[in-house]
Amino acid sequence: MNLWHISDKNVNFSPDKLHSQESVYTIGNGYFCTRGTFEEGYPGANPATLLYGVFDKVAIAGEELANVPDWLPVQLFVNGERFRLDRGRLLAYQRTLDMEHGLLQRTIHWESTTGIRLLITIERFASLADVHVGLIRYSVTSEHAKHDLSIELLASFNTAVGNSNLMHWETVAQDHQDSFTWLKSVTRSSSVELAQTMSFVTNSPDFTQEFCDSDIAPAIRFLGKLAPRATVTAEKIVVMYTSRDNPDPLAHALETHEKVFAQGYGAQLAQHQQAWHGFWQDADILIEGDDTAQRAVRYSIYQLRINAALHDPRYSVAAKGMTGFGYHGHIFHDTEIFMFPFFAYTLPDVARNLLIYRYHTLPAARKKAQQNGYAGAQYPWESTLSGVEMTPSAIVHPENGEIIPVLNGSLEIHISASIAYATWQYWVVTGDDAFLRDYGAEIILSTALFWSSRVEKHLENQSYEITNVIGPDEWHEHVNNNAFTNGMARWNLQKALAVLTWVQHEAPEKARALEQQLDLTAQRLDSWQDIVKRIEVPQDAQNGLFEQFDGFFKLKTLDQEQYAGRTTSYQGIFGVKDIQKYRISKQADVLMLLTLLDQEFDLKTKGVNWDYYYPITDHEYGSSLTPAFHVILACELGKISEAADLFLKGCLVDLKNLRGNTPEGIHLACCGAVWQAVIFGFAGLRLIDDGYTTAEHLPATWTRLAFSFLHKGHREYVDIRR
Ligand code: IFM
Repeated sequence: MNLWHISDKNVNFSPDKLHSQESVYTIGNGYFCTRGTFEEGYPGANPATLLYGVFDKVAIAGEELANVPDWLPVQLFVNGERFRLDRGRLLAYQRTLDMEHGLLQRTIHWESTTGIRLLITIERFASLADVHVGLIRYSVTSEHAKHDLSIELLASFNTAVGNSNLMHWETVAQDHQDSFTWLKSVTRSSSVELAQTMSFVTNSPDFTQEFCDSDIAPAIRFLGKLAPRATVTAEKIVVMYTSRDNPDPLAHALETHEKVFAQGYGAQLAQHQQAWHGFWQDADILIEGDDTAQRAVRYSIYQLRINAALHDPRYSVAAKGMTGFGYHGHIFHDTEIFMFPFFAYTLPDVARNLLIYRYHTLPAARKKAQQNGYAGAQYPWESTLSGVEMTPSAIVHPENGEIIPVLNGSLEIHISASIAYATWQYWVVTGDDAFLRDYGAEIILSTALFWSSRVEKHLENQSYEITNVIGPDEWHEHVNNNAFTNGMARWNLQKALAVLTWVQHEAPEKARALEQQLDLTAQRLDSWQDIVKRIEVPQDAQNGLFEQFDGFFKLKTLDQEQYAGRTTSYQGIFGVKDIQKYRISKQADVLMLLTLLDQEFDLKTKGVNWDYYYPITDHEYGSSLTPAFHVILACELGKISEAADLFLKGCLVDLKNLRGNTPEGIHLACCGAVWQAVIFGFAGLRLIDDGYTTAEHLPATWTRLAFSFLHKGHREYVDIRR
């Protein structure tokens, strides 16, 4: 089995399987992603191509990535009969995602209802060399020994696609010129213009070409005869530009298309493969002794890569990237806490852009703080282009259908510290002083300012509290002194003081400007020191056990044994209100604090908290982003078999649709957590002043773990063998 391949040989077309595999077989290049639907179509399919940062308005959720007219369709008719997988007879089938080369391929042996046998091979890719280009090569071989077959191949755009039930695009114009047909569309509310151009050629001179103009499905058609045992191959090339790229996207698309067309499919394929080769040379992780892990880790890296633009700081990586409609393309702490390390250590320019995006949305974060009566910058829980809060006020519970109010936009405030945390990490990993001076310092100081105004001072015991929040464990709302939130707020303030000292030393003028802009008076800085010293982070002074929030220890014990074999989360079982009565966590909360602020806690403290919280966390059906993340702490504590078990849960979240929601898109935070589990967990990588250390914690079957990473511009190589 090729360890670069994800493949299936069985076609299971239950809607759930169909849609989860559409997510799994997504191709992309950071500018766009296209779900793994079939060129020939299938009833109930969810075709989607989402473009980085191309949004349109939607009720309740504010705005969402707008599914563009589908560029995939290629319909095949043999003797007038249409090929589709739900028709005729499937004799053999193989679909493969070749992650090494960024290719999606299918080989299909098909028999039509009239008994004609065909071998159909289809390859598609989203060019990594020119991110505006998508390509399909489509071959049909006749297995009919006696007669010529009459073949029709129809390549089109399909505008009749939406985000579930909502159509975002309106056709503005459509025409063809020279070898190209083109379609111009505009989003209904945000007025983004999109130009898509298409060429379609065959290698059979006897086939005749015809352009079919249409506002709904403009197409290029080939008609011809296929001799017994002969093959016809057709190549579809599509170019996409929007008004976010260029003021005249159509002219630009046509110009690009001419160049690409002149070079041809083969040349495009070669450049694309070279680009993937370059990426994998730096980003691959080699695992020997565990094929499932090897493939899943590559899959996670593949997903992280295809969902992040190399050169566009106007948007970030959404919770589901561009792989599905889940969470509407909104950005959460998933990016900064879970995915970010992969980018910082592997593609630092992307990491920088992710932070520049947060820098550009500082004005909206300041406004949010101000509207809530606070100083500084309060980042939104869900963010899109402008950085305005995009969390919907209510949703339908995905598991039990309850309509539930969503309070996270106002209460899940720890995200501001998460963004500061990623900013600091970026600096530690890359040593990019100019970034810290010009952008990062302002993010860290502005979020610190928010915390200093958000805490409440208690005069009687001279302490500070943060009340009425939701911590990372989102099953408990309106809690006071969530250990994670308070611990990270303290960290944010500490680092702000350190960063200011650094800027004062390195760039005094910039420091003066920041002091003035943010009103960083001596008195204010003293108050920050005071908060750092006195903020409540509930912890037993004797044994080091944190209390997740005030009163958590007094909640009811949940007898988990009673729910063995469940197929839904505890929140799904108890409902949003009642789950709050129980001492159970949706996801890493205290344990996330101990992992992120690794160096602040000793092993004993980590062990005590692990023993308490690990058994009361819903690793099966809570959030997908933490099982793999828990691996880091498990490894540090020498709990390798638990680590291996958690790791597998993370690895298979989407490949096996473990939580039933892969149809809505790939869990990108989980992909990031899988990467972190390997690097910080099993390899134990930690940066130290001017170098790094590793601590080997390989799972039982692993015989080798090798990877490289960038630290302050130097490439370092780690090769652990057993
Ligand atoms: O950000 C996460 C959160 O931590 C858990 N619920 C899903 C969100 C989006 O992935």
